[in-house]
Amino acid sequence: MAIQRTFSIIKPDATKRNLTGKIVAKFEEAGLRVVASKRIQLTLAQAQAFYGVHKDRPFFGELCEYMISEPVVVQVLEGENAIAKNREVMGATNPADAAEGTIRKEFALSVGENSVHGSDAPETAAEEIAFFFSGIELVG
Ligand code: RTP
Ligand code: MG
Repeated sequence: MAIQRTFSIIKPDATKRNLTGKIVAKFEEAGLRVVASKRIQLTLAQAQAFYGVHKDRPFFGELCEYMISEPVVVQVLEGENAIAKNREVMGATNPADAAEGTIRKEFALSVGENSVHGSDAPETAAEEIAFFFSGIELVG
């Protein structure tokens, strides 16, 4: 498997509780390198655009309001098999189902306030990286 890049968000429940460093440590321990990083406050329009794939789901409104409730940290993670590796480190969407040692098991509050986002495929990773970062911000 070649070196891959994936897109990550440290979500509002985690930034609010000052867990950014602990979450980044989990990525780094798993062999993922942070090649871009910034702390931003999403606008409602940006949150709705980012989660557009979920626009018809019942939780869409709540999800977007949550994503703008506090700053987030958006990052690009690089490493061998980075997309799958990141999702493994994150754990299942619902922390009740997440494996021991995963970020969501340790830190998530609920299925909605689940501390992290990670891209789910190479196409979405490329789209999500381009949504938040320009080429000169990616430093491998
Ligand atoms: P993500 O996209 O954030 O990495 O998470 P995921 O793939 O594990 O989950 P996904 O199905 O893509 O859902 C996106 C985010 O929506 C919120 N959610 N709330 N209340 C609910 O039932 C519910 N289901 C999903 C979560 O914040 C989830 O991460
Ligand atoms: Mg998803």
